[in-house]
Amino acid sequence: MTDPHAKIVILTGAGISAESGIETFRAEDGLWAQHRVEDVATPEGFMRDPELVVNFYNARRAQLPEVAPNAAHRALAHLETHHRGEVIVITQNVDDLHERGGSQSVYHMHGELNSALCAACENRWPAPMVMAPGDPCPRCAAPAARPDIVWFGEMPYEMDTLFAHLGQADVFAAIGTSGNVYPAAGFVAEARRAGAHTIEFNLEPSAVGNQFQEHRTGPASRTVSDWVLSIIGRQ
Ligand code: BV8
Repeated sequence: MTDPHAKIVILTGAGISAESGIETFRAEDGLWAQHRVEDVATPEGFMRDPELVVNFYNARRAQLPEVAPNAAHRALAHLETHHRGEVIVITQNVDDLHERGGSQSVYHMHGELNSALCAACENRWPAPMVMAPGDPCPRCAAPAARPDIVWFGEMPYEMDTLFAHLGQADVFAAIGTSGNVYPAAGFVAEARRAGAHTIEFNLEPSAVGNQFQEHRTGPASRTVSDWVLSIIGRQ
């Protein structure tokens, strides 16, 4: 039974977007099946072959207009609107489906496909559908535009703010993440230290599944919708 004023902190991964048609990373036919992580999701890979990396993200950005939020994204937006306590979504995903599903308070800790970053002056602007290596920064004009994505070995965004939210969580829910990537995979431990009740939504236990007190197994479009209904339905 969730307290009507409970602060709910949610971490999402690729699994919440799977039913919208966006490939996850670690499924057999997933994103990493076609590319080695080191080649497309590291600063070294970008330095080595900027064309390959920029086109890897161009292809994923081009897919966004073809996909839509699913019932899980919409359920989280519904929770944020109707739950009297604070609801925070921290996503590892770089797609825009949480926002298009109606969520307002979303932290993209690994960046966003729809954002571009200047490697020289750290300016950010809406990414064009197709980026090319050496695109000029609209502010400093340096030919230093890159996808605004946090690669392996780079610091995820807004970590202090995220840890502050985790420290205040009454409920922590991880949805559709394999628990392979840190620091996100360590959030459940942080939330438990704060005394939060922890729930994992997945098709199977994740690499940190044993750290969760509760598991709701099945496709997120069903399990998350049922969970939200169980909270809102009583308020
Ligand atoms: C950092 C952007 C430090 C790119 C991504 C050894 C131990 C601990 C850590 C490390 C280590 N060695 C290296 C590290 C650090 C490293 C790391 O964790 N490596 C791992 C691989 C060991 N981490 C980092 O480098 C991070 N930075 O540590 O910085 C630092 C300190 C000081 C100064 C500077 C730096 C940065 C990590 C961010 C990397 N970028 N994304 C892109 O998107 O292209 S990570 C990438 O994988 C994704 O963004 C995603 O975030 C992440 C994890 O993937 P998931 O979302 O979990 O997806 P996955 O496919 O794995 O799983 C899907 C799940 O959904 C499955 O469980 C499946 O069962 C489930 N599912 C599927 N369908 C459904 C479903 N569930 C419900 N319903 C369904 N329908």
